[in-house]
Amino acid sequence: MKILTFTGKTPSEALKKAKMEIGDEGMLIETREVQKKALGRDALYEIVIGIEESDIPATFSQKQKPLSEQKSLKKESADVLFDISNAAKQISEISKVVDDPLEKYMQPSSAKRESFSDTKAVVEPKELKEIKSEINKLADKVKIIQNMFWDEKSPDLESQIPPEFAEIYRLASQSGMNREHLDMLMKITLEHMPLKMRENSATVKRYFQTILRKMVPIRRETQLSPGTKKVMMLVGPTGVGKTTSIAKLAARYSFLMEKKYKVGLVVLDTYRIGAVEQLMQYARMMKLGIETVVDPPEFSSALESLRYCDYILIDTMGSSPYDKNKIEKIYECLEANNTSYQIDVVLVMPSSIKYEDLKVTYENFSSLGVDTLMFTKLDETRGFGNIFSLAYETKKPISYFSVGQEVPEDLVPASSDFLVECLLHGFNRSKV
Ligand SMILES: Nc1nc2c(ncn2[C@@H]2O[C@H](COP(=O)(O)OP(=O)(O)O)[C@@H](O)[C@H]2O)c(=O)[nH]1
Ligand SMILES: [Mg+2]
Repeated sequence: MKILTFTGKTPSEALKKAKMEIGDEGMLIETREVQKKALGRDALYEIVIGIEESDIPATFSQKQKPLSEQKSLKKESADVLFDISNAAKQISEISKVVDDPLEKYMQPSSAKRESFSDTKAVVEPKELKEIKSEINKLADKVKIIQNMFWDEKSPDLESQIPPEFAEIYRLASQSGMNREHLDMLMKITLEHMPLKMRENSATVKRYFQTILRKMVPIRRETQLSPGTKKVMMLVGPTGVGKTTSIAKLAARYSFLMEKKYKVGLVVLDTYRIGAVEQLMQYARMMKLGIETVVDPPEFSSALESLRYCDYILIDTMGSSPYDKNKIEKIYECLEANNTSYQIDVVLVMPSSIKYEDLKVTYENFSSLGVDTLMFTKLDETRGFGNIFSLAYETKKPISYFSVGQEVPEDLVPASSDFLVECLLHGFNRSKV
């Protein structure tokens, strides 16, 4: 195979030249910007074409420098836009090249070495080395191109995404992240990422992870300062894991942290459905004080009777996301609070539902004045982009993740590292 280069003010001008000179048989290997556009100076692009010698038209007489003198095909700039459609057409050809029989010349067995010298090969070993490195790069490119087929449609941004970004783009778009958020993130990454870091997909990924981490709001768990209290109320749809999470938090604050705190529980059974037994059992097991509130006016006295506690955790019952009346009852309790305690409202939602549904749930509960978000059932979820998107959109920090049914261990204080890891690589229990 011959490696030929063509230049032009734009990649397509260079490609046109190549087509005029050698027709359609060549295979586009690389597009690179060799000179940036500046005042009074055009940009200069160089494309590298691979072509079988037999396919080169007789009329073609480009003076090619010997391969050894050609610049290596290192990616020097990722400003270069990769021609996806062209590249796509050439996948099969690229794969053929990857299986190129040249490979046998690289580590010749003794028999092969004979035939190598017998044929009086015109290709020098140094050139072979370069060709092999090109072939490896092509193999890498096949991977990159494969990553690009995440979506049949090709919105504007996608056609501008350099190949090194393809892997993270695919991972993030498969995570269930809101499309606008993804495009915004990619734009920020593309605009701000130092050129030096764009050399390969690993550094691009690291940079993207950093941006993601910075953008997700997190409420870090802190030790209570002496003399202060924390009152947390968990609200959210039925069955999302509020009661289980209250039990985990109660155990965490009373036994698992460096400092052991006094914890009290309140359960709002304003719907008189009597489903308080579950929490009562946990309270008995952990020997915690527990108060039940049926009517909103009882709320303050329940809090007062637990004033010896450092943490007061309030469980709420029922309240399906569409049941405004039940949310209204919780609201009445919060309104009826005439203690000096500020109540942190934690909206608990399952990570297994899609972003749009999380948003509807959030909107339904937002009248309660949500302070932080808690996501449950991470162990039953594949994508985590929905979590990212909700926190990003609402600007409400995430406080905890619930990663299983086990009390108390399946609870993780929120951290951006953990969420970004889940988002890009899935949930992994060993990393909890
Ligand atoms: N797999 C999994 N199940 C959970 C998780 N959190 C809670 N559950 C289960 O979800 C069900 C409902 O939990 P519960 O705390 O009663 O929900 P509530 O109605 O919001 O109080 C129970 O079977 C829990 O064991 C979690 O993080 N992962
Ligand atoms: Mg419950």
